[in-house]
Amino acid sequence: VTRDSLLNTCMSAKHHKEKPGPEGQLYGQCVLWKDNACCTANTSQEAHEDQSYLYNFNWDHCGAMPQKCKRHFIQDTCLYECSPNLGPWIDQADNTWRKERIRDVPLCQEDCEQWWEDCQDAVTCKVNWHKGWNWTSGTNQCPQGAMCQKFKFVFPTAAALCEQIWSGSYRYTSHHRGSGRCIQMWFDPAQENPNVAVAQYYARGNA
Ligand code: FOL
Repeated sequence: VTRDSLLNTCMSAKHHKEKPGPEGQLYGQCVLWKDNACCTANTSQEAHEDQSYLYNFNWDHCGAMPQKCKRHFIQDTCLYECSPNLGPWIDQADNTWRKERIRDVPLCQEDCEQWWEDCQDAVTCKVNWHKGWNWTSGTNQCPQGAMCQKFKFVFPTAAALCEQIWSGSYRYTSHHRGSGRCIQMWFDPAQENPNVAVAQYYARGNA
């Protein structure tokens, strides 16, 4: 049986709408979700800003993040904030800033691999970007003793990046884009959202 409560739903988190619905004008890379979204137009715009008001998060904490890498973080923000198809992976969160989180969302292999590849020239000081920053300046700075290093030293594999950066939001899979078995961070705006069918598949209780 399909558990319908897992479908077409928004997590209870910092900026998510209570329920998904159409948004006439989503911004930039978030436009993919305009027919049915958990984000507002304003959130979609902020998703493209450095140090946006969403989390005051600074991508450039170890120097400027290359644009080809940053676009993956923008896309991750769009998926996280806008997707109404993450219901099967919503879990309770232990954060002050949100009630619910996503855990083990099966990301398509190509989306994870491309993210990792495009970020090989980027630099960071932390594996888990959710916790342990120095926020005294109002934005995240590297904590005492955390060294800035190229992504490949911090995340030795694509799986390490996708699974560890947001404390287990994603699971690395060997499922391919278009298989209906994995969530796509990117899809063709001319096509229907392929993640609808993926959520349906997993809501039926398929591992
Ligand atoms: N993308 C995905 N895929 N999953 C996510 O969970 C996710 N979360 C964010 C952005 N994109 C995401 C939100 N990012 C803090 C740091 C990062 C952040 C939100 C908040 C922060 O305030 N960290 C504090 C600890 C706060 C707490 O847990 O109570 C810190 O110690 O640095």
